[in-house]
Amino acid sequence: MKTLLVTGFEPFGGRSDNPSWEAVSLLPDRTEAGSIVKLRLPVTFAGAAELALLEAERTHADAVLAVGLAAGRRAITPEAVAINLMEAAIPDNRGFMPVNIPAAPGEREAYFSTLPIRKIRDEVSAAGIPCALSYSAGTFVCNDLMYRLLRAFEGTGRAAGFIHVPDLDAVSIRDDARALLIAAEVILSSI
Ligand code: PCA
Repeated sequence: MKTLLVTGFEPFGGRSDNPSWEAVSLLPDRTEAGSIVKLRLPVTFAGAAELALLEAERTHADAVLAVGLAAGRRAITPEAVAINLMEAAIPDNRGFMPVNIPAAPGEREAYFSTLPIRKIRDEVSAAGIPCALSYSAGTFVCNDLMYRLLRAFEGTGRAAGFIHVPDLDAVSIRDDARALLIAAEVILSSI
């Protein structure tokens, strides 16, 4: 039985909610394809990745799907790439606001997602939910989490990646959760 860790984020930037965790919390604990472990993460540089990696170890997760909010987008967006750059326009939830600082000094500039993002895009779209690949996860905590997960999993055979969900006026929590379940099943069937 394969295990997928799916993470969502707490609120940040003065908001009272974060649809990423609301949607992740609606996922079942298991599907025919495997088990799903859910975890709510703080919006803190490095801290989010540290917690996600500890939980991945504890649960022997075969893959991690991290989910966050990208306000202003109009679709669910599987991220193709994470970059080695922390550049915040607002403080994280610990008050840290890095500008032009690498996540891992001297290391790789970028990692591509190791999740089957094109199959996820195709299956979520086929379910009638707006979904498009994104080629920038930004430079805030979401990108940082994705970069650090991929860096930690490099060479281990474990897969990781990120999906941004938009605000609720673009996609409802129910459709977010439907899309994440489709993504989870695609990932669990591929690992
Ligand atoms: N979105 C932010 C961080 C937490 C979240 O849900 C981001 O896109 O970086």
